Amino acid sequence: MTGLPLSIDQIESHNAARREALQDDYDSLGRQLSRRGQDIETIKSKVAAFSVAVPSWGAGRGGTRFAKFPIPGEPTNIHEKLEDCAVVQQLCRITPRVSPHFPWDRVEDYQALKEEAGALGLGFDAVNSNTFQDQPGQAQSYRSGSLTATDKAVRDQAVAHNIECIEIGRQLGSRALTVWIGDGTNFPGQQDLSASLDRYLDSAAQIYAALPDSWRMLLEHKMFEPAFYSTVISDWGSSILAANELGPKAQCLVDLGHHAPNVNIEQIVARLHRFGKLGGFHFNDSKYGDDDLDTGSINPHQLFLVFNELVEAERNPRDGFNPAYMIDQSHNVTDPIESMLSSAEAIAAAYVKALLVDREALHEAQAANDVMMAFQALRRAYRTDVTPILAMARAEAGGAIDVLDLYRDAGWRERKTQERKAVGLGAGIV
Ligand code: PSV
Ligand code: MN
Ligand code: MN
Repeated sequence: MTGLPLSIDQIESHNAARREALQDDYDSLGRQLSRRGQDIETIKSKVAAFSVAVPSWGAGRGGTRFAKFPIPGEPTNIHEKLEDCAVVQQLCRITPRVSPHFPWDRVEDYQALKEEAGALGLGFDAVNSNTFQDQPGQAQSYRSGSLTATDKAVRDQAVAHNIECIEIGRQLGSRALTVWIGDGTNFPGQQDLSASLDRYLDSAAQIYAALPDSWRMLLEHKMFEPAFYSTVISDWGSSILAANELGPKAQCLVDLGHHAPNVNIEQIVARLHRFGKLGGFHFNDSKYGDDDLDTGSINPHQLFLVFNELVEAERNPRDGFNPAYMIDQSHNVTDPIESMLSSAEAIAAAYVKALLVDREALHEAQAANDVMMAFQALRRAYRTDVTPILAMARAEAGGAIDVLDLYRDAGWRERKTQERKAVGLGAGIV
């Protein structure tokens, strides 16, 4: 393909200089795994089939409510964001799809946008609607809620926006709509907690009715922010109850940053799967709240435990288990491309480690109530350094053995600094 952003020759010569060392590490890991009764080639083929979508909004620098500090050469529109996502995909080979957000990514011609992405080696994943901000020229304000607003005209506008997102997604080749609303209250007594959920269910049902047959509606819960007293879809309980009421095409999306501190997210994953409602993920990491930090940077063990449940789910699929994996991060202090590369690798590593769990040993220990051996089955897998499998799978798919090294050598951001319009200081956060 000629439309790819980085030079294929450069990737090849980068890999050539590292191939022998990688082969050595890969063979050594292969011998180690074979002593444990595991075949490295089988594991590698699973990595080759694995993918996670990147968020269009993650390609730009994020910020906090205090400030955003742009970097030279950052993308300012969906076309430039796609280019940057294509760099990520070209290097790591496991991020072939972009999850767009509307109206942030609005263009005139979506067919043309789909072709543009295709030429860059990308497709589109779930479309995300946005009724948590007001847009210039919008008839109704979301200041008092969107899908749950007391004013019907506001609800109608929010429903219409979601239906428009489905239509855009159809043109882009997406098959899912992710709905997160910030609706809720900041004061006790501000709203009737039951009636606002009724209004949510009524609005969501109208959106659901507009879903094409092959589509899913992913309901994303979040405990708080921007509503600090009560949020309408605050937790997985509200989410699964709503999804059940809506119907089989409605499923729950778990954003790792959207729970109370210390909540057992892997157990939530297992519960949602048990009832056929595990629809997808927004991967990120957090220490305090919805921090949107890079996946695996704070609690990689939790990520591994989530993937451990996902591998169990893969082995015991229910109702066409097919979760949509997406990254949702805010890159406030790093080059967003580097963060997405590093996060995609952390996600794939957690998946591989979960694949390495000796399931027979684990299940036997569980049946015998042998606590320590059950834990050790997980521990053995978790402490394995799986980087040679990831690098080999990447290199065989045409990606780079060391993604960050090559990205820096390629001088992409420096080049874009010359070509792209500078982002003004103090620009609003994403
Ligand atoms: C809300 O915190 C959220 O996680 C939702 O997924 C939004 O679409 C995204 O962040 C955008 O910032
Ligand atoms: Mn999210
Ligand atoms: Mn969030």
